[in-house]
Order: sequence, then structure tokens, then C-alpha cells
Amino acid sequence: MTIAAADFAQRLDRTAEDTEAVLAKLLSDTLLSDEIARPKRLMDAMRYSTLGGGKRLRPFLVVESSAVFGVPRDAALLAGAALECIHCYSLIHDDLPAMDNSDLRRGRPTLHKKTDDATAILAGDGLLTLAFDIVTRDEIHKDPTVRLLLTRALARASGIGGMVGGQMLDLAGEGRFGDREPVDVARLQQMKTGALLRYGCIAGAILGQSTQQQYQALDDYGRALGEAFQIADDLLDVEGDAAALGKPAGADAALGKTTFVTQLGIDGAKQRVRDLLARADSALAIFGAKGDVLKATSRFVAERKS
Ligand code: GRG
Repeated sequence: MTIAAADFAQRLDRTAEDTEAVLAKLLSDTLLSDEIARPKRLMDAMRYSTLGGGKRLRPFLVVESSAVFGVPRDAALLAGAALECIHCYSLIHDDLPAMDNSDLRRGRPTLHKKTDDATAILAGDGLLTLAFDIVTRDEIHKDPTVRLLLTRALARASGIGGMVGGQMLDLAGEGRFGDREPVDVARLQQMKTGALLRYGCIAGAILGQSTQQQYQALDDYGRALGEAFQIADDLLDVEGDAAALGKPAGADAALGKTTFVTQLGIDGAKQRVRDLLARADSALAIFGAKGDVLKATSRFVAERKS
């Protein structure tokens, strides 16, 4: 059975609202044990970039991959909020003058424009470290081994061999450190944007203490979805509307970036997305109807307008 578009949209909205509430609590001024003070300027900056925007796709993936295994929603929302903290930190740092130097994010001034570079760097650092605090909390899972696996997977997705490493390859490919280095677009994107999306999918398998076969299925699904997300992003940069995107389109071309679209052409990129959607569906086949929401999610990712 397929999920009706309206039902899917409602589900996405509900998780976005619940995630917002969880994040607002995590970013409140209330001190945790062993904390000495939460400086107002830092908290305001973290809240500015984390609350009130974004599709919350990564938390949604955690919630829906967890739902396949009947993981309690509150635990999944908490793990999803940790992932969103990493995502928001990456956007803050990516927007800095030393990286992409962007003025607009989620339809609003970027954090360093609203405040200053030092505040933006520290707000990103604060979100990164908060994410790792969250995934170790008892409420995530009663078994410490599960929390450990979730934490290690998050480090691997966001760190050297994942998002941070992907960002480094991206900058080297732009010629930031001398001559432009050759870019393997698929590998770069698998690291830079794919790794966090894939984490959202395997997080449910970890929390749900899945079998190896089920883990592998969500891993395959997450990889296909991650690539489809990036191709859709590259297509939006060429064909998208700045108002819907909340940032200017055409940034990749302005930087002379190698993307899936420059490599495959527009039609080739669209065909690749169709192939990836078929791969995502077949990975989910072992879950039967329990995989229907995730199937709808890969379609949403591929067809999104922002
Ligand atoms: C600075 C360490 C460091 C890493 C930055 C992921 C990344 C690496 C930068 C993001 C830059 C970027 C805009 C990439 C394009 C794909 C992407 C991640 C888009 C934003 O994600 P969405 O569409 O955004 O899920 P919302 O606002 O809905 O959360």
C-alpha cells in the first residue's frame, strides 16, 4: 500500500512539531548536572539556528526507521533531535565566510550575519557537543550497549570519514588549497550529505536491536535515499526557485562545482534518481507494509522543492 500525499505531509509536520518541542527543551536555559552556566549569547545563537525552521527530515528518518521496530517514539525523537543538532551545526559552519560565505539560510540571515563569526563558530561547537550528550542519555535506551552503538555511529557519520571529511573534499575540489583536486562526486556526497541521512535510517535499526539483515536493508535504503537527496539538491540548484529554497539558486554553478548534474546532465540526473528510488523500494521489501512510510519518504526527498 502507498501512503497518500496528505497523510505523509501530516506525518512529517507532526514529527517536525514534536522535534521542535524536544529541541526547545534541550536548548532551554535550565542547567544540567555538571554544567556551570549557559551563557545567554550562546544559547540565543543556538536557538536562532536550530528552532523555527527546516524540514526536519533527519529526525523524521530516525522516527520512521524506529517505528518499523516499535521503538518508543520519545526515544526516537530524542535521537532525532541529536541528529538535527549535528545538521544545524554543519549549516552554521558551512555558511561562515571561511566556508561557503552565505548570507541567507532557511529564509533568514545566517547566524554569523545576525551575530558575528565567533558566536557562530561557538554555537556550532555547542550543538555538536550537545548531540553527543543527548545520545548517551538513559532515556534513549535502557541498554548502554545500544547507546554506545548509536553514539559511535553518529561520530562516524558526522566526522572524518563522513560529513567533515566530505566537506574537506568539497573545498579541495573547489580549488581552495591550490589547484582544483579531482572530485569523485558520488563519494564526496556520500560523505558530506549522505552520511547523516543514512544515519537517520540505521538509527532505527540500532535502537530497535534489529537483525543483521534488517540493519543491512536500512543501510541500503539510507544510501540510496542519501544519493537521491543530493541529486535533487543539485537539480534544485539548476532548476529551483530561490523563494522556495530560502537561499539563492545557482550557487554551485557560480563556484564552478562538479555536481551530479554537471556529470550526468539534467536528464541523466533525473534517470539516476528514478533508479535510486527503485533501489530504495527493493531494500525495504523485507519490511512489507511497515516500510511504506519510508518508501514515501524517499519519494518526498527526490521530489522536494526546497
Ligand atoms: C561545515 C563540518 C561542516 C560541514 C558542512 C552538510 C554540509 C557540510 C554542509 C551543508 C551545505 C549544504 C547546503 C549542502 C546541500 C545539502 C543540504 C545539507 C541541504 C540542507 O539540508 P535540508 O534540505 O535543510 O534538509 P533543512 O533546512 O530543511 O534542514
